[in-house]
Amino acid sequence: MIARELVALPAYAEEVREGLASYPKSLPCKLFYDSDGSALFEEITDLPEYYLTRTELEILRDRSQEIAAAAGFGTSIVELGAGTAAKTCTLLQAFSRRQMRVPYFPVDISPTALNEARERVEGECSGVTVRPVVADFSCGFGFLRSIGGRKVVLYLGSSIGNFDPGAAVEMLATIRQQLTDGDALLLGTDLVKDESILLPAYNDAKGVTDQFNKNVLCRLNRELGANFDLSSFRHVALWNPEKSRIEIYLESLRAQSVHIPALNVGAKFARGERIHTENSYKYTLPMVAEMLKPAGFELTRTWFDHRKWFALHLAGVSSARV
Ligand code: AVJ
Repeated sequence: MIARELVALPAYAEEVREGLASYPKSLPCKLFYDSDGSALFEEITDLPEYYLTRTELEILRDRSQEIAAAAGFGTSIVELGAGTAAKTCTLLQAFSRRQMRVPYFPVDISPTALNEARERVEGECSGVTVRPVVADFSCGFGFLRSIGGRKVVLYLGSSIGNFDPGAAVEMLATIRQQLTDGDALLLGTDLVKDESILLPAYNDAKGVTDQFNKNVLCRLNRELGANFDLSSFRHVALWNPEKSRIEIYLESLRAQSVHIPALNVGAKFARGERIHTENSYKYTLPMVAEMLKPAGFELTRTWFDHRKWFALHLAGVSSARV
């Protein structure tokens, strides 16, 4: 037998194997964010149907002074998943009006994004010192411990919405463990609203979300040598009112088999069979409170945009130890 060449498998390979072997099939949503996918997501945030980013920005623009005042004095700002920090400047400016020096720690997995964040913030916000932190959240939040003094941790964009309720509490509790009295969390959540607004945000007319979703298959083709035929899958977005979430799938348009050489597996698809690629939870205020409380946070205040489509929640660490 001829030895096959040895290629190091990407870290996500096992999850792909498991996801495609399960029923219903699924793939982890973190696979969206290679460099092509991150660019597509940026494009999504500009789409007319994708109200989330624009709406959160409206709250940050209109309420930054109030948020900074409520967060208190002498704090560092730590932003989880900061990316290029496009949304954060107004908030940082509000903090820098209230305190002489604002240390800002943008945290992201992408060093390139962090460089852009640093340039942007140093250019636009005087009084803010940028200290980028390259970190992968799946390795925990230990880096928070090494940031001294009071901190406000930002987790914006309703990224929390990718987690199932139990996993969201667990993740927030892990953050909470690294914080002490006086620290706070500023959490962005998309809110439950009519399906006629929710669905187009995940099924845009231009088809960018379709491309974003299918990029996962491109990636498996490129990185694992798979042979997914992109034209025989379609992007599907559904609203699940019982679970209060948008569900995103790739649906096979015909019966087909796909081979993934790097994993040495095949995957069979019936016509109409779906791969579940993402959940995006939409919240009510009680849902937010129920998520924060068991994680060891106490909701202090919530700000909305003028249509109440999105919310920013300030939460302090609760004194009851968890
Ligand atoms: C980055 C998780 C907030 O759920 O709205 C956008 C990702 N998926 N369009 C979201 C996403 C499809 C986005 N989050």
